[in-house]
Amino acid sequence: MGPRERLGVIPLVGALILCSACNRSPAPAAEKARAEVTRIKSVPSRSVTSSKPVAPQTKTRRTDTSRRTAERAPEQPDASPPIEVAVEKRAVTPPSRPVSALTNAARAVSRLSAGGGCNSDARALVVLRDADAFVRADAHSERLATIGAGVAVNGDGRAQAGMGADAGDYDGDSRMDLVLTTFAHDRYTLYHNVDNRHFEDASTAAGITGPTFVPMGWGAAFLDADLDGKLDLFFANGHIFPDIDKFPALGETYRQKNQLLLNVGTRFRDVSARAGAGLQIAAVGRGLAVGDLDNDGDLDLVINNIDGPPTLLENRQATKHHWVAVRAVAAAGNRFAVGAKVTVSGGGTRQVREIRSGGSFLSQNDLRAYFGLGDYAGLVDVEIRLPGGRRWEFKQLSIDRLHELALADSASIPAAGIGR
Ligand SMILES: [Ca+2]
Ligand SMILES: [Ca+2]
Ligand SMILES: [Ca+2]
Ligand SMILES: [Ca+2]
Repeated sequence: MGPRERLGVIPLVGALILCSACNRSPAPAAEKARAEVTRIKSVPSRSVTSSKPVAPQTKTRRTDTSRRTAERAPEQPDASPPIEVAVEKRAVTPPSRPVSALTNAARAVSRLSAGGGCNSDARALVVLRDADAFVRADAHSERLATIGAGVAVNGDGRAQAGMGADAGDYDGDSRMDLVLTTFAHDRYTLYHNVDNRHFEDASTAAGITGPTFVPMGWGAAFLDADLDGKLDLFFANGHIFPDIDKFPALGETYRQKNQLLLNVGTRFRDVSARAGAGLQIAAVGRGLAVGDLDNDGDLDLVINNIDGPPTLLENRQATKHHWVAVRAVAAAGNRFAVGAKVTVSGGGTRQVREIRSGGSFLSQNDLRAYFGLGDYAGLVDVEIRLPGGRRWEFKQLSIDRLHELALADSASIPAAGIGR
């Protein structure tokens, strides 16, 4: 019996399996996983090619049970076939007094820099473009999120706690959307990027309100877990109060399971219960790092837990989907191309990733950009654009491998005018 059958993995999803230190994992499984990782680590030299260019926000806990019921009711567990629901397009009315997003972002970045990075005043920072930032702040700092962009509060007009944030283009329009994890009994929020200046709360339309209402979320990540070309969502969960277990009527627990929500079009589906034994572990999650730890083309995860060892989840892909990965390398200066926007085109589709330093709480994601290609088995074109506008093009690259792409000054294509 193979691992897929043993773990009851659904074919659609790469199983997320606990493979290292965890007090709830059978030791043989952990040893086997470590052995696999070790074995696969010897492989990358054959599959890598080098190409030349052608603490949460404290807020008043809601005790209105009728409100809880009302918010939870529309999003019961969904076992039905994929439902195509268009993302709600609400008009965003600019404030009468324009708020400078860049000014607020610059101040946020300045505060982070002065404090040595993420600290108690700012829990998460996601770089969107050259100078833009999405910062979730706790109650001890002034509001840093931008009201004019529509991300200061959720679609109900309520400020939320925010411990985790990530940016990714979940709907394939090349504009970076945002996701935010929040306190218990408050849904996580998905902000759909309308026009690169304004965002709308698409949480309910996209199906994440129900699955995320009860948990308390920290780590947040957009990743293509099943390599189908659509970004999925992963959340690392865990409560902040150890004594919460003494109050079962609240329905909240200190140790909580993490969650995987698959992108099935314009909507996400919580597949956590069917995505392998690794998703059945209850712990007190905080940090979340995403990366291809065994260099086999799919993204694995590491969760940093409080009151327990970290959890390492190996993605065991059962989809046979194709993929391509890019490591951008500059000769000097910004050697890891942090801030670069990487675009992969092939088979009539176009996908965008950004290379960022930092990520979820005290965590650093893989600096390589990974793209799932689904059933497409042809060649792909890659464009890398650095902050400031310089860009590089690499044509007709092969798939199912990692490409190390050198960003030589002599081969760069100058920016055309201001902007990107
Ligand atoms: Ca988008
Ligand atoms: Ca996917
Ligand atoms: Ca992997
Ligand atoms: Ca794998």
